[in-house]
Amino acid sequence: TTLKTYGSRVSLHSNPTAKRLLEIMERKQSNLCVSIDVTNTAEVLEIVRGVGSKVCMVKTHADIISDFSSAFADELVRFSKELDFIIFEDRKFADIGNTVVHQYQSGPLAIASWAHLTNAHPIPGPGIITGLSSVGLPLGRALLLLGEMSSKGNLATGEYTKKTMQMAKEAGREFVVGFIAMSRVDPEEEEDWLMLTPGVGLVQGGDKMGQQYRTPRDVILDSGCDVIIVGRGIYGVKGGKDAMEAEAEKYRRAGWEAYEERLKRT
Ligand code: UP6
Repeated sequence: TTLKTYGSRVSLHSNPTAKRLLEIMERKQSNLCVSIDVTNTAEVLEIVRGVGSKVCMVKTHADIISDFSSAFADELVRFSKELDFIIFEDRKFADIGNTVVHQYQSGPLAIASWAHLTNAHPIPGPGIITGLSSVGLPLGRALLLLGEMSSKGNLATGEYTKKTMQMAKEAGREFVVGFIAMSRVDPEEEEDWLMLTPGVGLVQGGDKMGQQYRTPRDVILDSGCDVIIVGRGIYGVKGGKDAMEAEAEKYRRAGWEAYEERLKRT
């Protein structure tokens, strides 16, 4: 998988969101997902306007947005069409099947109605996939499982990560299309899983709350992942929309060059 082009992997997926993501990546020459972790809709949309053309995906935490509304969700969906990106709500579901059905479908956020992609912790067992799939699959949505995390001291390692892969395999690739992971967990794996990786900066480092950063090159070239997820590295730059766009372009280029280098490796 790591030696194939994004474009050639489209046909290896049946899920419409996974297919669209790979098509967008090829079309925009971008394996960059921007994580927009700000707390009001005006600011979210300002960042989308600034960096939307550079990314294959916009990641949200809808539950931190004070004035979230369905009108905002509509606006985001409009931008996703106009600027050609996937919307990933980083909900990290972690409850039993019956509860996540409601959390995904209902409440003030109604995530399934606007987010193409979301994610879940495997901790409750495969019922969480059954529940989310009952809502998302008919809508063409897709799910990632969190197989690893970027933060210091996290428990998603070793056997837990392997069992997460196993759970995804058993669920099948109609709805579960990949993982949040720090490296392509099993490079020999025949199934084409999408690997999305947070904890990315242009220089290695971290924050004061356990986040750990690796570079686009570490993630794409050395660890064989598919998408780099960048939050503060992009929206945290000073200078407004233009500065963010310039920063996003740096990440887009770094991610894409690492990918091109990976393709050359045999
Ligand atoms: N995220 C991580 N690590 C994980 C899973 N998710 O950082 O293992 C998410 C965070 C945040 C983003 O919730 O939205 O990725 C990283 O943001 P940053 O680039 O500003 O650190």
